[in-house]
Amino acid sequence: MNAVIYPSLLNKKAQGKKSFAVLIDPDKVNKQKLQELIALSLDAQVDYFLVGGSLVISNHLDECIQQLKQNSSIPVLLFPGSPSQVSKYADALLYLSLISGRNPELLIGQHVVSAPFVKQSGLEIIPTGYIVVDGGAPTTVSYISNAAPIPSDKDDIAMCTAMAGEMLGMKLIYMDAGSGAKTPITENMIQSVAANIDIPLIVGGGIVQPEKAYLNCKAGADVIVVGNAIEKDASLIKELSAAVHNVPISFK
Ligand code: 1GP
Repeated sequence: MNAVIYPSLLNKKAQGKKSFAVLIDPDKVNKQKLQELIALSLDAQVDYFLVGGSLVISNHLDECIQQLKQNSSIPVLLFPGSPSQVSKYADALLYLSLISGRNPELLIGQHVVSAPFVKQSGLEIIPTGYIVVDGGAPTTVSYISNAAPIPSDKDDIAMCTAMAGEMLGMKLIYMDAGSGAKTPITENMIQSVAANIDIPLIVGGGIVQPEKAYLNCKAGADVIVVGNAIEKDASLIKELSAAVHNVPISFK
C-alpha cells in the first residue's frame, strides 16, 4: 500500500509546520457528539484525528471511524490501547512500542500475537516509540501498562529513550503524560528530546491551555494531541488549533 500519512508528517516537519490532532475515544462519543467534533475540527483546520484509548469498552470503533471518514477529509490515525483496536477504515496505525517501559508485552509481545491481523488490515503502519512520562497522578496508561513512567524531571532519560527509539528504526516518537494528566510534559523535556532526534515528535497528555500547546511546539513538538480537555469543552478545538498553527515556522 502507498504510504501517505508518514510522508505528509515528514513534509510538514521539513517545512517547520506544526500540526494539531484531536484525540477521540470511541467510548466517550455518540453519533451526535462525534458530528459536533467533526464540524468544529473542520472549521478549525485540525490536521489529524487520533482514535483510541487505553480501554475501548464499546464495540463501535469501526462505526466511529467510518463516520469520521464519511464526513471529513481529516486523516484518521489509530492510537490503539490494545491490539483489538485495529480498524481497516482508518488511514494509518501508530504501531506503538512502549519504549519507556520494561514490560515485554508492550514492547514486542502483543505485536507478535497480532502481527498477521495487523498486516492483513492493509493499513499504513507507522512504527512509533511510545514514551510515557509521569503526569503527576496515576493515569489509565500508567496503570494498564504496568510499567513505570519516566519521572517528569528526568529530561536525560527521555532524551536517551527517544534517541534509542530512533536508532532502533522507529519513525515517530510519541511522548505522553497520559490522558487527563495533572501536569503535562515540560518544555525543557520536549526541547531535550526534539534537539536529539530527527523524526517527528508527537506530544500529548494533560494539555488544556492553547498557550501550553503553543509553547510545546516552540520547544520542538511537531504534533500536539488533545483529548480530555476537548471532551469537556469542544469549543477549545478552535483556540488550540489556532495556537498550534500560529507557531512561527522554524527549522531545526
Ligand atoms: C493521551 O496524549 C493523549 O494519551 C491526550 O491526553 O486526553 O489529556 O489530552 P489528554
